[in-house]
Amino acid sequence: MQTLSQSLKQSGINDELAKLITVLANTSKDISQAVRHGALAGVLGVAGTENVQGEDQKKLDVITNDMLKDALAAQGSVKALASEEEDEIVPLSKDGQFLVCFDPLDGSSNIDINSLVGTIFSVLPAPSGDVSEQSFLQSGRKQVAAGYVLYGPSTMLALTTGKGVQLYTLDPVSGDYLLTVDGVQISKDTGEFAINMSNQRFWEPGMQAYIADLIKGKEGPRGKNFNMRWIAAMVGDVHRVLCRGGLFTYPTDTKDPKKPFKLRLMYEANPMAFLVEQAGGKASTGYETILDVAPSEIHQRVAVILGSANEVDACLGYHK
Ligand code: AFP
Repeated sequence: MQTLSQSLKQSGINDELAKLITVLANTSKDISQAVRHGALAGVLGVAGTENVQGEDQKKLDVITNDMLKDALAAQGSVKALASEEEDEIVPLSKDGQFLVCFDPLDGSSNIDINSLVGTIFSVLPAPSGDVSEQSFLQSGRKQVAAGYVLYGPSTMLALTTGKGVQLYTLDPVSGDYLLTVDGVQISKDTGEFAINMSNQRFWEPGMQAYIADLIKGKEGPRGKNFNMRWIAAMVGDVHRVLCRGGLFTYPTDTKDPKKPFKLRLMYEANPMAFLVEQAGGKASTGYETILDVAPSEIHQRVAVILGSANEVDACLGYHK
């Protein structure tokens, strides 16, 4: 089985990008260790601080954020980073050719219950000259790489550099990421959807009607039964979609008028949309292809409907 470095070399991508991906992958191995130690390392529970989202930061959120910051600062090719856990962008290497956006520990509300969490990253080209938040406001189409690491029963890295999607599994013996799926293809149709049903009364009528028809099953207009999953960690739900198809959505809702959307564009929706499209799926806000959204600020949130292409189309049909 090919190692990550062999696979990157064979892919023909730019050397500097390969080195950056390798640093991200190596840091994820340290994060995997920290996550696995859990309560034993005194890393569970809240850190007593709040992030820019106004969310309590779990100790591991802060620890993993610092691990990634330190590794990228040392790497030398990253001009600046944007993180879910950082209010502002963090300038790093003045001549760096990349910008990196990341959610260091997605699904952090799952930490204390020993459920799935992950790291999501997105790599953009760095414009020349001084770096500012404006430098990051590029559409998802400009991404040169994106991926996630899922800290599950096995630690898995999903990666795209625009040449399809590869899945790597961390070999606990050698410590290498080994290529276990080369060229993920998401099934065009599915019988499985993922949504947080507790928000049903707050959705737009189109989403209410779409989900209601799924639940009607064989006797309803879809003429087949559907299964439901909800991991409360986007990395886990998207990984399932990559592996066996499905529709994942966090739609707009009126639960908190000040926060009509939940998922963050730059370091959740865009990297996942890049992976999903590269694997033959679709990713939409309900009204616009996610990768075409023109960002207005680094912590911007959007609605997300992604997964099996024909099922995303079916859902969008209710949003006309
Ligand atoms: P946390 O990182 O705060 O746990 O949020 C995870 C997340 O951003 C995304 O990964 C999940 O799909 C979604 O939120 C879960 O949201 P609900 O808790 O409202 O179900």
